Parts: sequence; structure tokens; C-alpha cells
Amino acid sequence: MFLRIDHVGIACHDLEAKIAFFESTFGMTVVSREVNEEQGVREAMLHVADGPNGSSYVQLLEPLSPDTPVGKFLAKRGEGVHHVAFGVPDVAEAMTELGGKGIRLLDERPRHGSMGSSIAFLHPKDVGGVLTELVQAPEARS
Ligand code: MC0
Repeated sequence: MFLRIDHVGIACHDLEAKIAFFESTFGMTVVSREVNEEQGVREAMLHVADGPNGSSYVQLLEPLSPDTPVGKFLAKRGEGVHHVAFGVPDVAEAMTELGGKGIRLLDERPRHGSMGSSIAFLHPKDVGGVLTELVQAPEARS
């Protein structure tokens, strides 16, 4: 079902400071910065590696306000890994398949994700405590 690990989402208080840390410590490069109002985040994608099934990234996430998923996560748990995102060929198909296995879907339909992707989230309580995201890349980013 999964093509690759698309990205690991990391919640932080200060996006610019965390970008500077990842750039200077790991030599990683920012390939995209976006504000996603629907998800309540300001985020940056840092390239990790390219593979036969597409690329993988670290996604740094700063909340737009305390009353957002990442804002609540930071208040409760502090900075750290917020979610793991897997690449899938077709996010709607993956939602149907996983929903049929009893996994709770946090989205009724695919939503807009980073770099033109279509995304959907699975409830962490049904995935061993890990908030899990499904990512369908746009045509240009397989
Ligand atoms: C909450 N919980 C988590 C968690 N967030 N467990 C693992 N990882 C997380 N990130 C746990 C809490 O500890 C709690 O467990 C239970 O889930 C309910 O959490 P809550 O604090 O009461 O918060 P809720 O229920 O209001 O919301 C949690 C939920 C929500 C995961 C449903 O955050 C959500 O719908 N997330 C999906 C959207 C999202 O995260 N968007 C931001 C990234 P206990 O045991 O204490 O009951 S957007 C993004 O990433 C886009 C831009 C992209 O990739 O392109």
C-alpha cells in the first residue's frame, strides 16, 4: 500500500529557528514553505533523499494559533515528532481500504497538503499512538 515514507512532521515553536538548526546541523535544504490555513500551520519541507518511488522530507510545523492540532500538541507534549506521512498512489483509495479495516479517518475527503499533495489523516489511537498521514503526490512529484 505504501510507496515510501513521504515525510516526518515535527512540531516546533519557532519555524525559522528550527529551519536554521536543520540546515546547519544536517546540511538539509528547504524546498518549500507554505501557510496552510485549513490545517492551522506554517510549514517548511526539507529534502532528505530521493528514491525510486519519490522523495522524502522532514516537515517542520509551527502552529498558527494555540487552538490548532499542532498548537494543542505543543501545549500537551512539547516539541517533537507530530506525525508520520506515507506516500500512496491514490489517497481516496487508501482511505476506503483503511476505513474498511476499521481505522478511523480524521478527514471525510482528501485535503490540500504540502507542495500540491492530497492528504488524509488516520486517528493516532488506531495506529499505535502515531498520528498517520496518507500523501498522494501531484503528477509532477511522484
Ligand atoms: C493528539 N494525540 C496524538 C497526537 N495528537 N497522538 C499522537 N500524535 C499526535 N500528533 C492524542 C492525544 O494525546 C490524546 O490522547 C488524543 O490523541 C486526543 O487528542 P486531543 O489532544 O484531545 O486532541 P484532539 O482530539 O482535539 O485532536 C487530535 C487529532 C487532531 C489527532 C484528532 O490533532 C487531528 O485531527 N489531526 C489531524 C490534522 C493535523 O494534525 N494537522 C496538522 C498537520 P489521550 O491518551 O491523551 O486521550 S498539517 C500537515 O501536516 C499538512 C500541512 C501536510 O502534511 O501537508
